[in-house]
Amino acid sequence: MNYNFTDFLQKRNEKQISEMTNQEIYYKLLEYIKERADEKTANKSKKKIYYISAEFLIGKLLSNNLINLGIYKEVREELKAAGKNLSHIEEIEVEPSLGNGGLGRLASCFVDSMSTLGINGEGVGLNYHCGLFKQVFKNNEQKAEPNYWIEDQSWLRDTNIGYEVKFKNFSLHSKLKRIDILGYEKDTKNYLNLFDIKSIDYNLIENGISFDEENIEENLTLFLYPDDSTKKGELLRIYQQYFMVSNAARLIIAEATEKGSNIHDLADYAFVQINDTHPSMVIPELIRIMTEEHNISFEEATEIVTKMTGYTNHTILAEALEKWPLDYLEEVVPNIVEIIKKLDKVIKAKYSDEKVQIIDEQNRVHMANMDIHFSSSVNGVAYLHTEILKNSELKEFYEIYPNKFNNKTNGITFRRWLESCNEDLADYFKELIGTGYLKDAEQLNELLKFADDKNVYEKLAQIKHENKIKLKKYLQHTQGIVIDENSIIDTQIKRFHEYKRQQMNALYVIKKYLDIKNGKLPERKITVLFGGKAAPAYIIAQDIIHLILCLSEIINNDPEVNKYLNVYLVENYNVGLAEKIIPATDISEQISLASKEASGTGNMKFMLNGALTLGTMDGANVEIHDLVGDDNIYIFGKQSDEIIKLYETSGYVSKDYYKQDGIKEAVDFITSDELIKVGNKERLERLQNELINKDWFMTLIDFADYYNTKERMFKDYENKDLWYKKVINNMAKAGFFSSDRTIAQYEDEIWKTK
Ligand code: RUG
Repeated sequence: MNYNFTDFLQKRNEKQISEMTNQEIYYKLLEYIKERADEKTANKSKKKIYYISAEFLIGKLLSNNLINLGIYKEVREELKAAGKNLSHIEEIEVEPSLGNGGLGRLASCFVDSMSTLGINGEGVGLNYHCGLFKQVFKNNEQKAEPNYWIEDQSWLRDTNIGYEVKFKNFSLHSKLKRIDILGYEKDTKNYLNLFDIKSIDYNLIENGISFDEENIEENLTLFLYPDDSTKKGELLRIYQQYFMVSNAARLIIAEATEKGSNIHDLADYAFVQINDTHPSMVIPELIRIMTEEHNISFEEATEIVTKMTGYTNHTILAEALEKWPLDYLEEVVPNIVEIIKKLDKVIKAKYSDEKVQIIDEQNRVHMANMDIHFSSSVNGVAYLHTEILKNSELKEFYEIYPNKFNNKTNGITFRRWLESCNEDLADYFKELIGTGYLKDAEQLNELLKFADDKNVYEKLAQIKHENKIKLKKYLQHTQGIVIDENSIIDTQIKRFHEYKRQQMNALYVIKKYLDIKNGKLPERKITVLFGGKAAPAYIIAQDIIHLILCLSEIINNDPEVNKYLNVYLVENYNVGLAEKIIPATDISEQISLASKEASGTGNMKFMLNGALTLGTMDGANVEIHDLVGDDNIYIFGKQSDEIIKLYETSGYVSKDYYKQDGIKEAVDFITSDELIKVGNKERLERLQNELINKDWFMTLIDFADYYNTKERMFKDYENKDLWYKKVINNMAKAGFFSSDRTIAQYEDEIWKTK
């Protein structure tokens, strides 16, 4: 039934919109949307997909839900007529940060696409009460504070579903909360299933984000999996992971049996996509339940589970591939250990190669290895990444199971990353090529017709300029940052990690600062924007943040320099900020060391929103390059095969590069008097020393090429026709990176629910 927001309020005898506060309107909109969502039916198919993930970085849901319901503009008009502004109401919503970055955001784009494509597939994860920490800056350093998001009224819905989860020393009862996932203009919907424990004790939080880590019965879902640099932190992660998968396994079996499964045929009813290794214990847990409670033999249970699971790898970084000490698992979930040992025995009997073992000689359980042996599909998240998995990182496995390996290049939902975050651009696309691209993103290709149209360049430049003004207003209001809308905006927003090389961008900033000081002035003012959080236990990443904040202080306050260069690190970067920064950006920094970024998804969001990529041949940049061609992307740096060889031969010596012109000057500046005056000497010295004597992610090897390519980009920017022709080429080719395409491939090649 199509009734508008005003009808909804009238029906309930609520106040008029004009009499309500923005806060009241927000909560009423929430109820209205939930009621509209109640009219939708569930997607049905015999087989259902369970996308299990420790992270779902859903972001705010108000605008997205309005867009997916097809009523965004209608509601905005109703509010406007009553003197209210929807964008002010959007600000009331608290953003749930139930993830760290790309992996969690991907999971959220995927649930959106599953619903949009009408696939019977749902997310399963945990209902953390505090998401990823809130980042605040004090004394040019990052401090972490708890990030609450659950309010009395929220998108969460209670259910009466819950299970008992048995750990070694106690049992916990779960309760399932759900969030509606509305597809774009669909009569059906799916859920995001978030399991929680029954009682959470907020008083366990002590100082900042430190908390009593021992009271698992009351802290299990208190925080998004925290610091794992200590044993207690690791144990808590194991508790969380087992709680998540044990609940997921119960839900899967309950839903399948309700539809008529006799468990022997469970694989016809369910498929589990294991998102990274965090949910890997679902394999032994399903086997355990089948053998202990359904009288199925270990061999048969293993066969069924292998058939109904697929594993997605998101990284080749060794530290992110979880290896749990067997005795930690014994301490938490001894029942699972028995199954893991049995699986390990099967593998040891077949293969002697140490690299493919589940339990290694130090008694650590390699979760990814278990996934690969006992699932039916193993996929990487971009072409290059999958090739590296096959030919290098997981070579020994690829030799055993060539048919299991496949690639699924990541994607983003255009509902959030275009329609919602850049409405003016989306409207202009509709004016140029119609609305077909909304359901078939590849139709953006039609924009190529306008690649030589100067009127289109003008309009795109105007939209970008307006987006810069909107960002300026927002940052001024929320963070006291005043950016110049006439400057070129050069952005690097992502988690802080050495492999992502924010330090290289910081060295560029230093060099530019020194250039300006020496009278070499840029043609146009440059605004360098950074955004991102560093893991609290990752010291060097914190040092990089510190360097950038110190540079900002010096540069933005120097009247000789700040006319030409500004540098800002926005505080508490999150999905909401990304939605504002991306549409205003000209240069998209995708500068990871080749081979290290599995895919990246920010790169896709930027190209769609009219920024040009400055990047290495890494992750999905490779595919962006293949699609747009050399002329429309700025590629620099060493190729992945060279880098992989350098690691194999220990052939990189940073000092050799340090001595070269330009680099030394910039690296030395890190401990200059100017910086030490505003900074922490120990941090700056440690970072400098790291760059000169270690530089594990080879910042200096690519620096000269990076500097020159960026200079070329600034020069090209001054030629509007040249620049916007490239921009159109990027937008036109962005269709490939729709998560609808990615999900359609998962469905066609792995899940096969239809
Ligand atoms: O670092 C990767 C990104 O390259 C990728 O785009 C994203 C989604 O596939 O996943 C990121 N990632 C990898 N996040 N966590 C991990 C390892 O746990």
